[in-house]
Amino acid sequence: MWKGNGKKAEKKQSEDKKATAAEVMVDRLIDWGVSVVFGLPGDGINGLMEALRKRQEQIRFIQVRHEEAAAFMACGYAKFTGRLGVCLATSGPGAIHLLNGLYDAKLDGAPVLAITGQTYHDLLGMHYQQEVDLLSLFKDVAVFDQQLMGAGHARSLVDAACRAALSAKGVAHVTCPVDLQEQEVEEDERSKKNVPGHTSEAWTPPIVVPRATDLQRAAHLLNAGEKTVILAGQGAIGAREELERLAELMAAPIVKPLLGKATVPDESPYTTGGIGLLGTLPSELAMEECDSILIVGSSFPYMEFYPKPGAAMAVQIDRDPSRIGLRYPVDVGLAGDAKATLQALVPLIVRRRARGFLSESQKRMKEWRGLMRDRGTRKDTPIKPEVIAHELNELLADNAIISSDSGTITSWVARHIDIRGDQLFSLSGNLATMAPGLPYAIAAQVAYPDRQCVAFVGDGGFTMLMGEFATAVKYGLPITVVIIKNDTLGMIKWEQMVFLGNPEYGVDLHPIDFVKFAEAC
Ligand SMILES: Cc1cc2nc3c(=O)[nH]c(=O)nc-3n(C[C@H](O)[C@H](O)[C@H](O)COP(=O)(O)OP(=O)(O)OC[C@H]3O[C@@H](n4cnc5c(N)ncnc54)[C@H](O)[C@@H]3O)c2cc1C
Ligand SMILES: Cc1ncc(C[n+]2csc(CCOP(=O)(O)OP(=O)(O)O)c2C)c(N)n1
Ligand SMILES: [Mg+2]
Repeated sequence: MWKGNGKKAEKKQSEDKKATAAEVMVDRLIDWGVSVVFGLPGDGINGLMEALRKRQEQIRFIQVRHEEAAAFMACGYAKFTGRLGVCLATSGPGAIHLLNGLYDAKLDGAPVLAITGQTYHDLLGMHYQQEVDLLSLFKDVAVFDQQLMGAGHARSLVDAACRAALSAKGVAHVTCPVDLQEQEVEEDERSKKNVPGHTSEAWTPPIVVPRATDLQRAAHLLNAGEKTVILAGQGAIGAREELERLAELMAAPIVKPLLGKATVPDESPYTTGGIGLLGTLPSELAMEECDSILIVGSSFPYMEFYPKPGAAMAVQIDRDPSRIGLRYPVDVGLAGDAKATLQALVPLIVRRRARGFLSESQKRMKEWRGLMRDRGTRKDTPIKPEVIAHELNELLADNAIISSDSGTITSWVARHIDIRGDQLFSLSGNLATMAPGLPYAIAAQVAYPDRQCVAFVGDGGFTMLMGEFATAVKYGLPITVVIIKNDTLGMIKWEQMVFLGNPEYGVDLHPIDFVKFAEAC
């Protein structure tokens, strides 16, 4: 359960009528366990900045160079810690800059709270400077989208926003008129219905387990299969033991969509690694040849890589029932938490006698690893990006946190970085945006000062938010950034030439000396 210290804050607020709305909000964030806010100041959030300044011993403010990075950092922080990520931006332009990072959080299911400034409450609609209708703008990205109406609203609003983001694993947005941020509690006339202290910071994540009858139907179906594949995505992270136990019982290879790269380590004898264009041949063949599939915590998008519709019996575990049956015509849907559902399913599975499907996959994996090793140790000049990824893989600590971007680099990270130990990995999976690699690494290092945090990025993605390199230096964050410099938007160049058969156009990048840049920071 989320650990807060609500009692203390309640006392403080009821005693301190002089507290401003901004102070009440920041105190409440602290109650929710928020220890870091990523953002950039502006005149629309001066009240909030002052409240953060006064509480800097309890809550850290990390100043970014571009608000998009603050949103990516909040998203990366949430992905790597499982906690709420928080970002802050000023009214108008600052808030607009957040959006791409917030869509990343929405699409990859990361809980993020975005706090923005707004113009003076009594000038709204008056064409005043920096007024943008932020409630409308954030409507699509946010599961919770509200405006502060006064100091008496501040505490319950933060409670509701944090709860919404954590429960829906999405974005909550609160916009705060600049003058109201400085309004003191005693200055605000509460409505009679708004009983002081009526909400709390208690939040308990649900652990949902499907009905016993559904579990039995699923087990019956899986027990009837001979060649089962387990497709284990990011929703199954944390269920490593259960997945391997099931894989052993069913002699089933575990195939990992990219966001689920860390579900089981690549050294596990049960996994055939990734799937899709960036995946492995053994995974692709296993998906083609299987007679049954168990999808756990995955919405892996590329339907052409699933078994042909009707070719395999299918069971899908997802905590969100609206995701079940989205990509493959499943026979039994198990709406529930991956780990708890697997724990309930395992005792119903009979150990399979036929082991050939798994052993064949293991044989193929041995060959695949040999091929990857050959590609990763080529001696060509200029050096191939696979070689750099291969070398990086050797240097990573067993608890490293690795982030990446969208581009050809995604292929190298997908294929040549092998997950081992407690390593974590992420990138913008479903929005597939360029540029989060560096901000994710910064957020990871802020969250885990003692772990090795590495961004593996392209020159295009890196230059989009390269100012954040200075953020890492400013805060003394010892991140490692590996840039594959090919002076081009490589993936698009490849698509133009290989997919479409056209000459390349608009993809060259003006070269930058990144070593000099780093030194200059
Ligand atoms: C350039 C580029 C190329 C890419 N190429 C590939 C590729 O070749 N192969 C590939 O796999 N990906 C690729 N991707 C990523 C791809 O777009 C998807 O983001 C990724 O495959 C999704 O992984 P997922 O299914 O694990 O995660 P998601 O799509 O986020 O699905 C997770 C699912 O788990 C559920 N869930 C979450 N928590 C729980 C829980 N506790 N219990 C139960 N269910 C839960 C969610 O409701 C959701 O349905 C690429 C991305 C980029 C940027
Ligand atoms: C914000 C954003 N703009 C454009 C794209 C389309 N896009 C995907 S990959 C890519 C090229 C990435 O270039 P770079 O970072 O240099 O990596 P490379 O492909 O060269 O390895 C582009 C432009 C995108 N995914 N996101
Ligand atoms: Mg490039």
